[in-house]
Amino acid sequence: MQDINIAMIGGGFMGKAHSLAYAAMPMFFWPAPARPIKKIVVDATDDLARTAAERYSWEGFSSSWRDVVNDPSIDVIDIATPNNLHAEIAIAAAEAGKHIICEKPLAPTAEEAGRMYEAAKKAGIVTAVAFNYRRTPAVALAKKYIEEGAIGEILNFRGTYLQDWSADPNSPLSWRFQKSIAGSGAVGDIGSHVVDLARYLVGEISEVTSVVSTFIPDRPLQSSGFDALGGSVKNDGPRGAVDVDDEAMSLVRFRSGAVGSIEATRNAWGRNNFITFEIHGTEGSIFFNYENRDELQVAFKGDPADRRGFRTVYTGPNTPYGESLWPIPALGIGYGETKIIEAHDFLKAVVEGGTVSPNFGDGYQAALVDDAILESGRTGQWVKVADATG
Ligand code: NAI
Ligand code: SOE
Repeated sequence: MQDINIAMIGGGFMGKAHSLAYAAMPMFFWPAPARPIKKIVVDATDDLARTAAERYSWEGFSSSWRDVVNDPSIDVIDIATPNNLHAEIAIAAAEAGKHIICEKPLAPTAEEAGRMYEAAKKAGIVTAVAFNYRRTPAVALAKKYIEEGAIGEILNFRGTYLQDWSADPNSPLSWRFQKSIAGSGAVGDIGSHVVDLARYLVGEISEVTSVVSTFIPDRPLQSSGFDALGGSVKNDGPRGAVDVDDEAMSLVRFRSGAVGSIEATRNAWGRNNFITFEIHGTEGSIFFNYENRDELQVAFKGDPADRRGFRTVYTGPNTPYGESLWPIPALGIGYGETKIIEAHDFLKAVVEGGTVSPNFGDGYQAALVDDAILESGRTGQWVKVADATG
């Protein structure tokens, strides 16, 4: 089995998830496509990097991503930093010939995502963008049903990503509320996941019209660069301006002729990781809710009239990725498993010299949709989405 030496940039929330994925991947997928070696973790300071190395079992640590990107012993660069660093790190890594997995959104703007895509194409490297919800077995099962024609021609896609971690106006002004770091708010942070699911399940989005709102104009300043993801700051200290969107609601048209809607907000009290889609086709319907991620709800036109209605299929050994996960349906998978599957699919492509989806081309196309949603929010017009990658 081949060793693949990995350097991960960013040891926060996603640093933890990716470290877990590399450690666990061969336990689930055996024989594994490669043995992931957790060589070096990079964070903004030596102290942060040392802590990440100890906590997540990396062999070494550094506070200079530039040194690490040019280290000849490294095969893969894993980018798990805030969004504003993705392009600079990825372009340098591509120029150094490293394979890259980058967190979503690929970049704060489509322009930067496009430059990353071009640099990767020129370098001929394997790329992945971490839209991991595609790797939820029930989502992959929905894709299988659609490809098999089980729900016929798709007419309508309704997707949501609703959270409440920032619904409190006193939750801190982390990097996710700063345009210079995040690029956008709910649109890039969580709407992009729904855009990815829509593209994966239905196909390319050709135009959008949106209402984009910011309800909480300022938040308490926080001292560290980490995203606390919520909480409430109980003091009268200084506040900073929120210059990104809180919420976006869009109508979309797909190139296939299907229509749909995409909603994203982090201000929906009571909703936590409420990623849902309902897809109606000429032969049936599919409904998924990530908060019940082992279940796919299906209804088929062909069912006898007195039995027609939604029923639940639990994912397990007989559904996508099942042979590598747990032996009985509904034992339950978690967020970690989606990242383990993602690490597997990416490293398999690296070892085999293949490609994996979603890659930088997908990340770029999704960023074009995000930008179109934001532009429509500003202009109130339908905005066409360019076809960037052919
Ligand atoms: P975080 O704030 O928890 O962690 C970011 C880390 O990057 C911190 O450890 C920070 O110190 C480090 N960092 C900042 N500047 C750095 C530099 N110059 N060099 C090296 N390290 C540096 O953020 P989180 O939540 O881990 O987000 C990281 C990325 O992952 C973002 O792009 C975000 O959108 C994405 N994300 C994706 C998720 C998914 O489900 N696929 C879930 C959460 C985040
Ligand atoms: C915060 O909204 C966040 O961590 C996003 O950044 C992730 O992409 C999402 O999957 C979980 O929530």
